[in-house]
Amino acid sequence: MMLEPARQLYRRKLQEFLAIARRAERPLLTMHNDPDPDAMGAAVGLQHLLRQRLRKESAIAFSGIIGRAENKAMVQELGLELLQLSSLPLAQFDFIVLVDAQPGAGNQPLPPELKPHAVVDHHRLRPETQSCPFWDVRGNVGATSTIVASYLRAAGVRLPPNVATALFYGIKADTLGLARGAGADDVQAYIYLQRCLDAAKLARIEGASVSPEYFRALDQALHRTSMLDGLVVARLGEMRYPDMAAEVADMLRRLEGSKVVLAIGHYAGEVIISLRSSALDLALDELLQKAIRTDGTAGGHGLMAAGRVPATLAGAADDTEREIVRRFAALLGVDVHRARPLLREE
Ligand SMILES: [Mn+2]
Repeated sequence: MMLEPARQLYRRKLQEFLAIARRAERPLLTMHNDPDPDAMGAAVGLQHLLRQRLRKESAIAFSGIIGRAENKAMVQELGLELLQLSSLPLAQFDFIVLVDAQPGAGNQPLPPELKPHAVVDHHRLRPETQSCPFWDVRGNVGATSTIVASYLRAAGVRLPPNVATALFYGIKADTLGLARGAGADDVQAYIYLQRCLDAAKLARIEGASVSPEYFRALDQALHRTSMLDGLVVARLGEMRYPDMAAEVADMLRRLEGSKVVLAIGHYAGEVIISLRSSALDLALDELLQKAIRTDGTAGGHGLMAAGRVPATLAGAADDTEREIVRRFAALLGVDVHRARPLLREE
């Protein structure tokens, strides 16, 4: 019987991954800084794969913080054991896997001289990745969790509800419920995982409660949002956690007439930029790289991108935010000085 090409590819990559991982004694799974549900889902899925197929226990470690209420709830509800990378002696691990990020990217947590042994990701393929012993980078897939779920499916391992829920929520969050950048593989994985997940836990994760400060921060963000010619800019100022920018950008995507959303704020000495678009003809990651130049780091893909620069780049953090907004707007040919505020002050 002929296998469909996508399945065959997953099967081949799975065998390749297992062949390399088989030699490992101490595997470490890591993901991009300030990990999101897709990164955590992919790491948990690979941890399960290593345990079930190779009887190997692995650690999962990250840098940064888990700030968003849903992401904290995911860790708690699913009992994820995540370690701080800085607390680990990296030299003791002989097999390092990087998921949902790639070596050379600004948001990856490993020291530059340390190349991971394996990379699984769905962002634009970076040249550094191609010299890793194993890599599976698929820009046409909506979530890294989709790739990992497809390995698990090809491996025929049983999925406990917590692992299935982590992978499912990873895909759901990254693709906005299959509505953004999702393809046939994402749909297949979604259906496959749906049968095994814990619906009550998923509901508690997605409905995680937030503090009054969250709404205050949101109020401030909306009062500092302006729009012109389809470009929506939200200036968040000091943020309570770094992925607040992504959260606000996701929310503003739905604003009528918006083509590109830029949410920008600062956290721990860095200005953090998050971009969203529904226009398929814009390569947001490339645009952001042009705006950031060599002053910081950027990554992502066509419909979503993120970057960071030192907060002191143009003086105070506020000046740096303004400078990045100015550069980005100039690339789109938008004169930000003519932008109108979203809300009127009373
Ligand atoms: Mn992802």
